[in-house]
Amino acid sequence: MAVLKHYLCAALILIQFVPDLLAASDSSCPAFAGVPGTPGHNGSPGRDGRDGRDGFPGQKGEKGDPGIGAQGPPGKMGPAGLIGSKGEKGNAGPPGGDVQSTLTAQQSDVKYLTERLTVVEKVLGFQTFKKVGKKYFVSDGLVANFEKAQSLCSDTGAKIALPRNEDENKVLVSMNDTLKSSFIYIGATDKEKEGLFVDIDNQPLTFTKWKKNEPNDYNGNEDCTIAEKSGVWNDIRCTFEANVVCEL
Ligand code: MFB
Ligand code: CA
Ligand code: CA
Repeated sequence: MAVLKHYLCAALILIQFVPDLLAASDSSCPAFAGVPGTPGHNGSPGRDGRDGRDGFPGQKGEKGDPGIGAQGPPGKMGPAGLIGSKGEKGNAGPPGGDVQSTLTAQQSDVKYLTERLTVVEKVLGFQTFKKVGKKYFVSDGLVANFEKAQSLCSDTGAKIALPRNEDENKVLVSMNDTLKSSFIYIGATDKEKEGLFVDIDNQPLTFTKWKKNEPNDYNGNEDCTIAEKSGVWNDIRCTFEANVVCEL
């Protein structure tokens, strides 16, 4: 029944087109509509359409990953931190007085040792020496008058020998055994004031060992002093030539 209905509908459709079909065909034979052909292939794509008007903005995209920028300059110094909590109590320091006195003592020790080292270095610059207490008697075996003897000693940073006690005197005169002369000049003169013998710093003598009846300023011309092998002293003219011995 349905098929029949289909064909009836189709026929009604065809009938409405018949006048057009007749007008369109020039032949006299009525042409009967053929069976519709198979659909044609799609045509070639049409020309691109014109761009449309801007569309409505799209939805906002997701936030991108953070960028990696070049390291920026260091920031400004931050505010000062809070004051830390109080530290543990330190150990007790050494008693102040002891530390200072120890330091002072050590400093003077260093000074003393430095001075002694300087002396020893000078002593080693002479041909011969003898030590008595802290004093060194040194000599290069020269013989000269008093003025020359005094300058030979001062030029080497020493002084002309002058015994200040019995021990020093004994050691000094023992050097006469190995030196050319039998007499050694010592640093005692009364040039400034006759009869007042002083050392080369013009200080009065604290130790003397004058030979009997000496000093006698023999011929009114004896203002220098020599020590003999026996250890006794005699005033002598300053042009006399005797062993040069210095002390450090
Ligand atoms: C004197 C002495 C003087 C001279 C002289 C040759 O003693 O005092 O210094 O040595 O002798 C007598
Ligand atoms: Ca004199
Ligand atoms: Ca004399």
